[in-house]
Amino acid sequence: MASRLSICVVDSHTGGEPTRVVLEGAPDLGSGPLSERRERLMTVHDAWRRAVACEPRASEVLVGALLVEPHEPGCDLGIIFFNNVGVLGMCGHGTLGVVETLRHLGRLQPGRLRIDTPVGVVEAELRVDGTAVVINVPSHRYRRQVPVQVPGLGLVHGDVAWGGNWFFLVEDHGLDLRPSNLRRLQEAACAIREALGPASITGEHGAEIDHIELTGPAANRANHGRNFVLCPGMEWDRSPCGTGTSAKLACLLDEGKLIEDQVWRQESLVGSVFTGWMSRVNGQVLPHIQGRAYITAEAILILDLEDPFAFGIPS
Ligand code: PYC
Repeated sequence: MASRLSICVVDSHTGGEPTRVVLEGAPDLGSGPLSERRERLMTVHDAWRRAVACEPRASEVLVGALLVEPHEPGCDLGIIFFNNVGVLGMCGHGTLGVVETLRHLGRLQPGRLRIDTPVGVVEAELRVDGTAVVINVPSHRYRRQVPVQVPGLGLVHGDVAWGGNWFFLVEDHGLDLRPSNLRRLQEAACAIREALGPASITGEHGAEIDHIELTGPAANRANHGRNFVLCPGMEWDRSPCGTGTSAKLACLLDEGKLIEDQVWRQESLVGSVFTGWMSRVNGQVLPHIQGRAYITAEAILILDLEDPFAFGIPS
């Protein structure tokens, strides 16, 4: 029996947030809807997920992207996103990372791709300037200004919104969204996340809200807002978060603060920017997220089966 396994990957970052696209060495997840194959990844192949996304080969900040055959008719590929603690529904920065990876490998020319994900079909358009636009799943605000008492922070209010993942968007947190305040932001967002379950605040049908988005004014006057997004593994998104920006756009539209086709430039804590807008596609108003990813590495991950941490250090 082989004493080593190899996994071929390409790494990139989008606005500072890394994506690791797996090209070879993935487990066979079978066929069927991606939601079922995502379940199989979680239940049967979780050690493989940890090997790719956890220390010592990766870190809490990395999002993995497993390319699979699509299930939905008319799609060019399927993607299952995962991180240090589990799987994601959709990932905006990660989709931009996949597009750049395919372009880097010579597998993609400017034009459109239809992509199957566990939460629905999305599209991506690679532009000649190297940027790409993700046309995300339908996004909406489910509940408005839900109060929650948070230890160490007090009473805050949040919008519950779907952007391909569930978000709790809080504006009255009273904190400056700047890098020197990082520890406080992380503590506050973690405390909000932990307060939601006991307060029975969920997404639709009792879905767990696993992303917290603290919003506020932009630092750069060219932009419209800044965010700090806490991801499910309690790590923060260095990018403005594609699904988080989609959730924000849905709230702004619902609030009447944004109209169709109006541009919203969303800034992250590190100052990276996604340009977002809501536009009608086949009768549905969908979030459009434009950004750019850059390749950082091509690598072969080695899993030495004698290594006690071959399958990662669980987060
Ligand atoms: O860009 O949608 C996103 C995302 C989700 C988690 C990390 N990034």
